[in-house]
Amino acid sequence: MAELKSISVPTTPFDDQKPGTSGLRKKVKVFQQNHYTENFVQSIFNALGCKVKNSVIVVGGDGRYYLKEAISHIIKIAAANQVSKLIIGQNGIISTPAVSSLIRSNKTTGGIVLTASHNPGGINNDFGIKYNCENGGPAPDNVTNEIFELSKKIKEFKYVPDLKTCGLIETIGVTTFKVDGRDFVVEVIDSVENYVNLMKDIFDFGKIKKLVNQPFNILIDSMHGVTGRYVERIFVEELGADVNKNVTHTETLEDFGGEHPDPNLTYAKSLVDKVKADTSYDLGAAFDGDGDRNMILGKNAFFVTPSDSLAVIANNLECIPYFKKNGVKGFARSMPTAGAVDRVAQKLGKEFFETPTGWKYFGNLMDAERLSLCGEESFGTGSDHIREKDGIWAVLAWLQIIEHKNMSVEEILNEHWCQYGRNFFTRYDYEECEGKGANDMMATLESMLTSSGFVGREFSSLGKTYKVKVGDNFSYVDPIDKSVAKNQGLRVLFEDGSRLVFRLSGTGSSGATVRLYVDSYEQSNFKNDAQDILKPLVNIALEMSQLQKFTGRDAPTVIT
Ligand code: VG1
Ligand code: CO
Repeated sequence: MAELKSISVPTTPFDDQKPGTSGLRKKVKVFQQNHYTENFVQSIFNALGCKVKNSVIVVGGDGRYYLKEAISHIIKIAAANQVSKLIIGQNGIISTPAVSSLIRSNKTTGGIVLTASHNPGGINNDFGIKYNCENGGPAPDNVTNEIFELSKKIKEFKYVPDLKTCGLIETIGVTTFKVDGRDFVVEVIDSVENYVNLMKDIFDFGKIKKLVNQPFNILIDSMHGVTGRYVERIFVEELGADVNKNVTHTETLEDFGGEHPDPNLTYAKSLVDKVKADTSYDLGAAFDGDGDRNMILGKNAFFVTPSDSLAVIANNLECIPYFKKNGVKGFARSMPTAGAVDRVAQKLGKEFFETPTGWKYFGNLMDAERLSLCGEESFGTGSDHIREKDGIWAVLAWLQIIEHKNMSVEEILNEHWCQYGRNFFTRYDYEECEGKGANDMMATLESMLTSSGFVGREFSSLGKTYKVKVGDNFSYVDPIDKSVAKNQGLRVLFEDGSRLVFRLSGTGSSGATVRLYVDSYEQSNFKNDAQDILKPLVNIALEMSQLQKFTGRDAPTVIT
């Protein structure tokens, strides 16, 4: 075996490599700049310090454009940094939840996830790089801050230029290289096997299979993202679904077919239309590009909000074998998520946590065995089986619950609302605004919210009046390591329990995206349309923030 030598390549820093809510996300063309990807990957290894030597790292991504080039750089940089082994999905493909699972079951040092998640792909769109720690979860703020600091000072990266990566990750198998006198191993694995086994451990596949063949008619939409191969293996091969009728868009495409691989009513419209048009469908579901998000629809495209989905699953965990075996610890949701799960936690006597936006904030609570189930309004649901949200897991959880209760999706929701009341929720996104306007809006709003006299003020619209109880900028103290996350969103809490939340997105790749979250609760009046119920609060939010004046936008780009 030819002996390979590492070299040190001089480089100059970029000043924009700050990871956001979940990793570094930029346009592909930004990552393609000379040394841009290399600098960031080396900065990850630099931040790991002495843990890199002899480390084992999982590498995988959602199949988007630039994945293979990025992996080629990662292999050459890892080899030069004395990593002992990389575990890479075949063709570089592994869903985000499956990376988390692989890190945990192989007890690796960590993982590098190559995805911009729900952002569009292709040469003119987005790419992303994220580091996950040994617990399988996205690196916490202290680690990503360190990566950013190091990226601003980087002077060189290590590289093995002669290591041939061409064709290396296309076939399953193990290749060993000699680099600087040490062994460096690249193990290429089946992208789905570990994950399928995990799901079989968690759920009763026998019962779900019976349901799917009843026939309970499902339509699972992979939106041309990474989940295609997982869906075919799990829903078609294992659970007996019909490949022509029950699954769609399962071919992973570099540009996701030119669409946003984002499972919501706007971007998964083709699923909504199909489930509406064909009333034989009992459940529709879609996933995002990297497979960690999910959307659940019932018959006639009856929409389940992610906040309700979380609450329903929380209320029915006993029919899922994993929870029967391991017990149910606490529940959590991100701050902007509507509070439906809070009431379930209260009734069941479970501990409950409200965390900032981003899955990384759930990890410590799970590691400390205080959290079993959590979710975000942004179509994320998951449990402590891994440390990422998990789209396929959420659909399997729903199918297990439907089989157990022998009720339709809509019946389950109606029963839930009868018991707990209903949270109405909507999110308005104003994507790619000009940065200055968005920042000025947030600054002006924050000074208003925190000024004396704001509490107690009344706001009215369409005949409804709301009185302010609290106005603040959300900050969070991690109950486990006491780390503090500040500036996590401006909140206005009204006396009747309704809420407005304003945040700037941390996942966009250009400009600023303003998110407005509106949430209110009705004890009994739950048959109404969410957008009607929330209209007065939306008006108040727009007026209070002077959003149109600051951003120049008179309508959101997406409503969820
Ligand atoms: C968004 C969502 C957040 C989610 C994050 C990553 O972040 O609001 O809830 O955790 O995306 O999801 P932001 O900062 O843009 O609001 V995924 O599926 O992109 O990794
Ligand atoms: Co995602």
